[in-house]
Amino acid sequence: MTTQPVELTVHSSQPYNAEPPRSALADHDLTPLDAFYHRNHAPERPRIDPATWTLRVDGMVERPATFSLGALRERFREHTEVVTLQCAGNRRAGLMAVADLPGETPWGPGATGTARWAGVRLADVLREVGVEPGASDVVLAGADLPEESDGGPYEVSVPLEKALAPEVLLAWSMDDAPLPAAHGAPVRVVVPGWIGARSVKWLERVTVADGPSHGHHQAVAYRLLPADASPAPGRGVPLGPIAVNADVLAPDDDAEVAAGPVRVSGYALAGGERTVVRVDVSVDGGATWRQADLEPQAGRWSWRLWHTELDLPAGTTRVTARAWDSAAGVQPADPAELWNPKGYVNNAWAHVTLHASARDDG
Ligand SMILES: Nc1nc2c(c(=O)[nH]1)N[C@H]1C(S)=C(S)[C@@H](COP(=O)(O)O)O[C@H]1N2
Ligand SMILES: [Mo]
Repeated sequence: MTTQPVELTVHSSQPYNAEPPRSALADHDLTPLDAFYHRNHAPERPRIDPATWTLRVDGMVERPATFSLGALRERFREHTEVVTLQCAGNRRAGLMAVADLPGETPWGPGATGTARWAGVRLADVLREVGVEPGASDVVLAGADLPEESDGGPYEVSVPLEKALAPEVLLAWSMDDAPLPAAHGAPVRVVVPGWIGARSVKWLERVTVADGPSHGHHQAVAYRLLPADASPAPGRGVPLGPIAVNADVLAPDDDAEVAAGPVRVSGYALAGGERTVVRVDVSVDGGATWRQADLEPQAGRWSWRLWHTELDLPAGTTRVTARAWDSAAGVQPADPAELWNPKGYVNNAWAHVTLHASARDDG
């Protein structure tokens, strides 16, 4: 079998923001590396020499410390997790169809992907330095300098409770190979179940604090605002755990298929601690549903692939999918209900339109 190189849709080159077509994500537990989306905020990717790179761990800790890559490897045990990353802006194009979002990247379905990440537990590093009483958040800073950050680095935070969870990694490996520079080498954070923005690439500093980061990407961006509000520091709710979401990945939107049995497949992802329990598929706009078959999950923190076979009549059919999570959360029908001024968390029902031609049986 030959594999075609994947052509990414490049939304911008500086910062580099690019996503694969949905078909490149279909039916892979682990997203092929060349189909993994790129989401950046700084115009330049930082250049880091792994030989001289260090991680500073400070703030409300008993023994502030600096670790080289070698020291991290020696001092702590390596752990591996299969984790799906998903940008909070994934599927924003669906919100832009409701009302424009000037200046925001019009992400389609591809700002998500799954990889096997290996590295050390952030919890192990925090235990080594000793968290002081009264600490509530862990600030994570990269080496890149987004313009919005006022000369500072890309910086966000996660609550201490999540930072201490065993699934949160400081990862140096992606799919059993060294972490690529584009995905944050030498070391990035991976925060399973949380929006991609918290998984800081090119990590340089971990600061234990008694409140969240004041960085732009924590205090202003990646917050959910009511439709009539405008972004300002501290306004709205900081996005953390991902909301249940799903998409159809194959066939592609607007694909031509032969009438008759057609295999339709996609993914579903439950955020936070939740799991995907059911995926429904409809060919009548949600009036009636059937249940798709769920594949086993590649890992506790990865998406769940699903598939079903539809018997398509000749003509155009709009296929709709929606997922349910273990808290009985279900995707809302309409992106108009979700529209928000920064265009985050479009988890409305997924659709593709298929054009079936009558079979030529000769
Ligand atoms: N240092 C740094 N980390 C970052 C970002 C960034 O711009 N700088 N972008 C974040 C966002 S919004 C997402 S969705 C993911 C994207 O990771 P990827 O480019 O490896 O797919 O990285 C996150 N970590
Ligand atoms: Mo993101």
